[in-house]
Amino acid sequence: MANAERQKRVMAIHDISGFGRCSLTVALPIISACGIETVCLPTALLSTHTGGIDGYTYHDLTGDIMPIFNHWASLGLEFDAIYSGFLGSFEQIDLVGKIFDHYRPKGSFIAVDPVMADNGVLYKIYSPEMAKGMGELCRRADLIMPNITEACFILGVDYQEPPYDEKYIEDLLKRLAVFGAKQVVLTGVCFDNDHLGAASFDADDGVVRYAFTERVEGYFHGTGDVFGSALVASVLNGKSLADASRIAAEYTCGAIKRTVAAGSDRRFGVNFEAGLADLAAQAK
Ligand code: PXL
Repeated sequence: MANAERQKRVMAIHDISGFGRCSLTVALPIISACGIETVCLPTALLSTHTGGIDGYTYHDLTGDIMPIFNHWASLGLEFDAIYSGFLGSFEQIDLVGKIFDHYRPKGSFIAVDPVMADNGVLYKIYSPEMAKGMGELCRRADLIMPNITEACFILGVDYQEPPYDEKYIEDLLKRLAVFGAKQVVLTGVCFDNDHLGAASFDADDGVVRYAFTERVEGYFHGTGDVFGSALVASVLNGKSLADASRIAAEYTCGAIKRTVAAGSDRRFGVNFEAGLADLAAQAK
């Protein structure tokens, strides 16, 4: 088969929360729908995510990471990209770093979503020590996609409540780029009450670009993972960082709007499924 027709392959390193539409239950369908083979390395198995649902089960899969990786390596599997998100333990940061070190020299694109915090606070299972480790993982990435809270933890600066101004956002982006990754997409950017979106910075041209959509009031669980998965798929399909950010922002906004229209419980994730066909057409 001609090389141009070769299907791309991504390794997705996230937890699997059975219910609640986030991490692998979002990354797998979204990236696959965009035509990319998605290989799953689960970091933990939970009954639901940890955001506002009590009584969830939690099974840490740290001990399985290297055996799974070694098996894949023994099969000679290669990956166009590695996309990491929610990690299950402090030790996993080091293990995921080892996976990056193995595949980066082979040309794999490394995308890190430093999933650990939102609205100024760390998620329940994360410690400040783990937040520091996530920052170290970001240093080794080609693309990172923190929200503003995560950006503040990585940079060690105080979190500020929205709205923001361009100077604040552009300063965060440029400081994150100096920190390591050449491409940075910051989510949760808002300059007023009516719009919400992402700001992207590519060190290759040094320009900051914005992708805003209509703001829907309230907090919607899993939207960072919906956005990140659509972003990674679009970039791998050859879109520029700015176009990929716009496609991902519009797709996420559509999922939020469908969820609001249906009156669903916002802790149960957003209806990203109904937008998959459109996303696949856009992210081609
Ligand atoms: O969407 C981020 C996320 C992923 N995985 C788990 C989570 C969260 C956020 O709360 O709890 C298990």
